[in-house]
Amino acid sequence: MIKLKIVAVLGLSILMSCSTESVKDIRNPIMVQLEFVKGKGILFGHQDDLAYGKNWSYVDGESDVKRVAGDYPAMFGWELGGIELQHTNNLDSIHFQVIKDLVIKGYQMGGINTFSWHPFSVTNGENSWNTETDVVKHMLPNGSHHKEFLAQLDRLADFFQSLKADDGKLVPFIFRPWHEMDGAWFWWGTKNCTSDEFKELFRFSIEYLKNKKGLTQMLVAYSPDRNFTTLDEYLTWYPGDDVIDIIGMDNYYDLKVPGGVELAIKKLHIVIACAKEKQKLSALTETGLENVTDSLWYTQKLGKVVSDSLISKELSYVMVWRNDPKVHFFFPYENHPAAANAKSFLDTPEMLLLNDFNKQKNK
Ligand code: BMA
Repeated sequence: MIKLKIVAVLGLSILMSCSTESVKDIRNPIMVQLEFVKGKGILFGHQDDLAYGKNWSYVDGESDVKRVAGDYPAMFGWELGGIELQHTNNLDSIHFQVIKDLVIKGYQMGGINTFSWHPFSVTNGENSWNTETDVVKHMLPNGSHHKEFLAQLDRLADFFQSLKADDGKLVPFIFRPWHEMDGAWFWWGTKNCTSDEFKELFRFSIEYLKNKKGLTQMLVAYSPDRNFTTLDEYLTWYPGDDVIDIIGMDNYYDLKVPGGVELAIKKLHIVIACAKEKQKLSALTETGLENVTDSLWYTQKLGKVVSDSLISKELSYVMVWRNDPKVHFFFPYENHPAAANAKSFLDTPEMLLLNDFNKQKNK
């Protein structure tokens, strides 16, 4: 009897350890980390952070966030527009080899990498902001330029598969294609395709990258802009639970206009409710105030949004846009009038920079 019990307990524990192992094996490490850290703080991210800042470019170890707040962001955003044409540099002139090196570096420091992609049109070579002609329907299976689109995805996949850490492991990442589709400024926006065409484009892209190209290290974010007031509206372009992991929103406008903070909070509540219902994670995937023209923006606008009781408990990350010396910046540089305020915002317990994130992960 005792023997039987021992065998049963042993069997059960082997079974349990096997099943936890296999569950662990198929789970993306980013998902595991974000779930673990949820409620303990919101990760702060910055586009192109390690590549250049307002007064420097390509200096190893530099970061405008670090210069102002004393630590790197926990999340690093990158842009891949141009990879589909085998360009040497992305559309913001960063060499793809630099992006690759810095993605790996960011990952090895413990951060999370996320990619946007503003590809050039397969039909006429115009950039993503050219809405003069319809592109999406021509990219879909049976469309006139589907083959060309497959070639674009192949090149994108090659780049993703080249992201390997020193230990040879593929770098996990979040891919956030076809964002702000609820606006009319991209050729995948409301002016240039139907929501059904959009969903097909999104689904096709992800299924191809995952099933044909084997990108199992990828998570995918859905991020409309702020043009919705209900859950139904928010889901108009939602391509399906099987292709989406992160439920997000981009929002610059509401955090700029008077009274907009409340609207931004309401919309994030919709995003969070949606994520909860679908058992996914939520994020403010892009925000910022161009050239930080309000020196209190970080505590009075973004700070008010993230300190909302539901948002601080549920939201996984917030990312601000890039600091391009020639175009615009969204995080203050050293000695900028908003620098002290941005630091106070990042010093609050709800915001996690890289060290905070690494500490939380290891708790
Ligand atoms: C926009 C601007 C552009 C840039 C694009 C892609 O918001 O920053 O200058 O080319 O993002 O990164």
